[in-house]
Order: sequence, then C-alpha cells, then structure tokens
Amino acid sequence: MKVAVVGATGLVGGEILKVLEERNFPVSEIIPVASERSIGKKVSFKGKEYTVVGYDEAIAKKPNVAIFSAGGSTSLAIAPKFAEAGITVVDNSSAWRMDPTKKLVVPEVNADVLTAEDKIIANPNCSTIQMVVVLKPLHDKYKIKRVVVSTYQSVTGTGKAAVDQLFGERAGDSSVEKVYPYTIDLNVLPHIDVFQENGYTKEEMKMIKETNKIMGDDSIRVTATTVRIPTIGGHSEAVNIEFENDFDLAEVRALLEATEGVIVQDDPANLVYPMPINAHGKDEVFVGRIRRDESQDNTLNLWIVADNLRKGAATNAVQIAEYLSKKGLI
Ligand code: 2RA
Repeated sequence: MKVAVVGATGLVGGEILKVLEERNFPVSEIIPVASERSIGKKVSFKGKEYTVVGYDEAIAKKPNVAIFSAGGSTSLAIAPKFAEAGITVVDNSSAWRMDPTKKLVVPEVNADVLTAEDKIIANPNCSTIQMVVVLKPLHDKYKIKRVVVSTYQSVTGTGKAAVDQLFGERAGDSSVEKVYPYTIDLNVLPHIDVFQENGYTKEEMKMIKETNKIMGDDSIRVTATTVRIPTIGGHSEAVNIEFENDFDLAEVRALLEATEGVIVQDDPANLVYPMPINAHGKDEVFVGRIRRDESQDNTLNLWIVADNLRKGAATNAVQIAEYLSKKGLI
C-alpha cells in the first residue's frame, strides 16, 4: 500500500508514522505530506529519512490511503481533492465527523459500516474513542440508558505548544507561550475547546454527539464534563453508566476482558488501576475501578484510560486503514 501521512510533522502525524511502523502496516511507499512551510523537512520511517512533500505532489503519487492529521480547515479544503483523485482519506480532525454522509469509525465498535465508496472517513475525538470501546460490549449485553462522564485530559491533546507550556511553567520560564488562558502546571482547567451557547464546551458536545453516532443509537443519553490536567501520558475518564437491565459484576469484568483492544486493570487490594503514566505509548484502552453505583439500580462506575495520541488518534486511524486494506476496500 502507498500511504500518505498528511500533517506528518505534527505531534499526531509523528505518532501515525510510528504506529504504521510498529504494527507492520503493509507500506510499499510512505509519503509524508504537509503545508507549504514544512515542505522539504525530513521525517524518519523504518530507519530511513523521507522528505515532506506538498498536497499536489502527494495526490500525483496516487496513494491508496491518506491519513490526515492537519486540522479541520486544511481537511475541509484538501481532503476532497484527495477523495476526487480516488484516494481514501482517514481524517483525524473534527471537520467531517458529524457530516451525515461520512462514517465515524472506531474499528472495534463499527468497522462493518465501511464500504469501498467511503472516500472520506472520520476518526472520532480522542476522549470519545476510548469511552465507546468500553461502552459497546456493555451496551450489547445490558442496553445503556445514560452515561455521565468526567474527563481528565492530557495536554498532548492540545498539541506541542501545550506540552511546551506545561514544561516551561514547570521550569519557571515566564516567557513561555500560553496556549491555555491560565497556568496549566499545578492547576486544572474545566475547559476544553470553545464554550457553546448551552454552557457546554465543544469537547463535551463532541463526546455526546459522537457517542450516539458511533454506537448507532441515539437513545443513549450522554452528559460530559471535560477537564484539562497537567499530564502528558493520556486521557482518563470517570464514567457512570446506567443500564436498562441489571448486570453481574463478575460478568462485566469477563466481558471487558474478552473485548478486543481493552485491558482490565482492576485489583484495588493490590493498588492496581489504570493510570496515564502506564498507558503512555500503548495502543490499548485500560479499564479499572469497576464497581456498582450503590446510589442507583443497574448502574456501574468505571475508570478508563488510554493514550490519546495512540488509540485516541494515530492507532485508531491506522486500524481503520488496516481494516480497509484487509477487506480489499482500498
Ligand atoms: C483534546 N480532544 O484533548 C482534544 C484533542 N482532539 O483537546
């Protein structure tokens, strides 16, 4: 497969190259792509250096698939050009996610919706991806009525400048560029992305709408509070799930243990639970603190952690490409 990585010099772009390499995606030619100002830069893949090219040159090379992580406005302008040239785009931005003509895919949940006709496929928001991987087997078994989620999100979700802000503040560098409205080191910001008219942030609304679309079920009610914390390893989520039907805790654990892409880390007696420091650099979604909500019938509490740059972005996008390749859809 000829694979283009659009936005190859960014934080997620670099992770996509790593994941393609680690998972041994069948790459016959890698084409790193970026905007004008990064053309000519070098990126490495499987121990070799490759020169970053522009959009037109990449289209002319006719890759089978182009994995985009270049931001919403670039995607809106450029992805259709790739698609018109017959190149399948897997896009990490929010540009196409809620477009009813585009599929929003987490392979463990709904890869079967994909067809060869899908030329622009949307990769969901990081905080949504890790949650739906865990929700899906539980929904299939007990039918979810309502989800209440609170997130604890890594600064890597904002990008390199945010990582620089955190470490700059930690080093006492007052000249560091502030990408957040407040100090992030030793602080917590109950604010991710822009505020909407209803008082929720865009990140919160993404978690609500994207969950319904990926699960293919608008009856699941979701509410979210998304929060930025000074960590880099991944996003964590406290999730409260109310089911239509009652469950057995041992069965919930067994179900999650049998779920592809999920690792159960739940042994409170030995202080075993998921943490971003351990999820960092991993492709799986980690779940623990599995317990009954004793304040309400048929309700479960969970703690979910995943590396937002991996399963929350690069890994999920590469898994979509793997599915397309295995099924002969690209
Ligand atoms: C964040 N969800 O963590 C975003 C990144 N896509 O800010």
